[in-house]
Amino acid sequence: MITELYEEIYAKIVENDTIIIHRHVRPDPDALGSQLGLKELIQNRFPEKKVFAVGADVESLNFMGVMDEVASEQYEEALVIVTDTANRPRIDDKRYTKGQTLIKIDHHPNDDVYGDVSLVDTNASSCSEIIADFSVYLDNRLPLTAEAARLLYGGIIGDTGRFLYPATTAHTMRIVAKLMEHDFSASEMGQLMNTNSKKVANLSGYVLQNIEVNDLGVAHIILTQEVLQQFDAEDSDTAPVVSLPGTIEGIICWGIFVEQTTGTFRCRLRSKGPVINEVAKRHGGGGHPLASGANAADYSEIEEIIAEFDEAVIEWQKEK
Ligand SMILES: [Mn+2]
Repeated sequence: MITELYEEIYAKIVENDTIIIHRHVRPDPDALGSQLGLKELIQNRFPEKKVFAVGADVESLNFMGVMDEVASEQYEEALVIVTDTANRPRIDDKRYTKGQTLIKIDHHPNDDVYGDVSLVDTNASSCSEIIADFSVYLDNRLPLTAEAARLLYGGIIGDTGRFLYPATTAHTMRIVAKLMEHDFSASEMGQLMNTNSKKVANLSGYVLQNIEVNDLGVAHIILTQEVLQQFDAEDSDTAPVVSLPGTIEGIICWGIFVEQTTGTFRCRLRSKGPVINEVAKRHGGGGHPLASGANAADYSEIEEIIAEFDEAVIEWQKEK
C-alpha cells in the first residue's frame, strides 16, 4: 500500500536531523520541483533540521531555486532522498551512497531498484505530483506552503507539457487544484517555463524547418556541433526544442540527435503512441514509454534507432 510507504518515509524524515535531497543530472523542472519542493516542505515543518538540495545548478532554471553546498562529513548521519531519478548512474552528486539511509521517490519505470525505501508510482504524471500527494496525505504533519506549491506546480507543468501529455490524469488536476489554492502565481510560472532565450528560439526555427519525416510519421533531425555553434547553443539548449516536432501534423514519433563534443550523439526520443523506451534501452538509455533518452555512437546507430522506430510504428498501427 502506498500509504504505508508514505508513513515509512515520513518516519525517516522525523527521525533524521540531516536530510540531503538529490535528483538526476541535467535536471528538468520536475527534477528541481520535486527536489526543492520536498526540501521546502520538510524545512517548513521542521525548521530545526538541516535540509539540503544538491547537484549542479542550471542557470535557465534558476527561477525554481538554487542548490546548497554540502560538506561530505554531513552525509555520515544523513538521510538521503533521491527524487525523479530512475537509474543510479543518473543521480547527480555521487555522494548519495554515503548517507545512513537511502530513499528513492520516482515515477519512471522501476528498472533499477535502489534504496532502503522505494516509492515508485509510474501512474503519476511527475515526481512533483508524488511529492504533492505525499504532503496532501500527511496533511498537518507536512503541510503545503505557497513556495512548495509553486515548485511542485512547476514540476507538474514541466513533465506534462502544461497538461498536454497523456500522463496527465484527473488525479493530476485534483492535485494541481490543491496547489493553486496557495498563494503563488500559476500563470507567472507558466510564462517563465514558456519563455526561451533568443538563441533557443532561433534553434527552434531550425528544427521546425529542417526536421525530416518519412511516410510512417517517423521524424528525425541531427543537431551537429556545427549547427549548435551556428546558434551559439549547447547541449542544454536543446531541451526546449524536444517537444516541437510533436506540433507538426503527421509526426508520430521522433528523435532529436544532438552531437556531443566527443562525437557521439545524445538521442532525445519522443512518441505520441508507439512505445519507444524499449528502443531507448537497446541503445544505452531508457525512460518513459513515450519519452526516453539514449546514446548513439555514430550515424549508423542513429539509422538503427530510426529503423526501430519504423518497426514500432508499424506494430502500433497493427494493434490500433
Ligand atoms: Mn519527472
